[in-house]
Amino acid sequence: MSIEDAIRALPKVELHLHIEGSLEPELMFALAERNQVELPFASVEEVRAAYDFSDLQSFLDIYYAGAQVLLEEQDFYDMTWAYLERCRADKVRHTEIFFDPQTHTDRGVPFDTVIRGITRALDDGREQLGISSELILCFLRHLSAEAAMATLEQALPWKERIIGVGLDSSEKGHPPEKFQAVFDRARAEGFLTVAHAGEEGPPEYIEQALDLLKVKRIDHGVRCLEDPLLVRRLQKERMPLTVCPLSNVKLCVFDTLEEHNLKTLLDANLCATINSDDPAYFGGYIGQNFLETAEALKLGLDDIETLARNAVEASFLDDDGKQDLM
Ligand code: ES4
Ligand code: ZN
Repeated sequence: MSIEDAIRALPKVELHLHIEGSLEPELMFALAERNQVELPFASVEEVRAAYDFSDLQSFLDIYYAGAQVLLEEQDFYDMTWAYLERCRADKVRHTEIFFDPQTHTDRGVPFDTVIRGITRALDDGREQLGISSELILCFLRHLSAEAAMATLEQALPWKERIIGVGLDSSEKGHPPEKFQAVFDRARAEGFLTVAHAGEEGPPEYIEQALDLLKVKRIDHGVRCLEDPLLVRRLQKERMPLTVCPLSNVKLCVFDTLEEHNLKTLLDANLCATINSDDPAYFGGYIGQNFLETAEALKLGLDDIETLARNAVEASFLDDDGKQDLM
């Protein structure tokens, strides 16, 4: 069997996916029309042409602009359902999805509208497509710790539907320590924790996420290789890294996919996984990330199997759920 066929046949687990980053330009335009929202683009082609990023911030500016078309519960449903159909095509069996409530509540969209739409689609995905899922609430780190705490309070009635909290948006200048009290409270309420760290930010941010936020996974984490002691620690703790290769190239973390350090991470026995991040913006869903990365880094079947096993291990499934996917 060719490596491409093996990747296509592989049952997959996705652990790093921003649901707002799955909003394709076609659906963005349809929702803009449905909701009478003015977009700063004239056509789907113009939107795609604007997806030429120089760094994380240049992407985030466009990503938050695109999210403005999301107003009603049905909009969040339609976006989530479209992602789940992509999951079916890519043989994703389990997915742990980030959502950014502050991107919506700051525009006057109620928290309940957001989470009702998303969870209704996830329930339908479980029943109709056999895809299991969890939700992770991400705080926007460019906003204040107080705003994050207020968002956590809004999430408490939905505790049964949210497995954990995370940290995303502009990394540089917004270290994990800024959110230590929020994450303390979140863990006390029973949420698991993750954080974006070491994407654009330094290895110290990864250490802070571990020591201060007590995270179960590091999202991205690719800059860990700059600190050999940190690498030893990540190895010893089997700390998962949710790596997003196409995202890293689109946001110029690496100049080319051939220069990506995923193979080095795997060869160092780190618990690295492949994920899509914001697939509508970065040129592909998880299957595409696997295919292009395998080709660029000359991954073997053993690497593909390791990546699949790592993702099951790193997931928040219980032991029975993990056993079913092994
Ligand atoms: C994100 Cl790639 C990335 N990094 C940080 N925050 C994000 N939010 C959505 N995508
Ligand atoms: Zn991300």
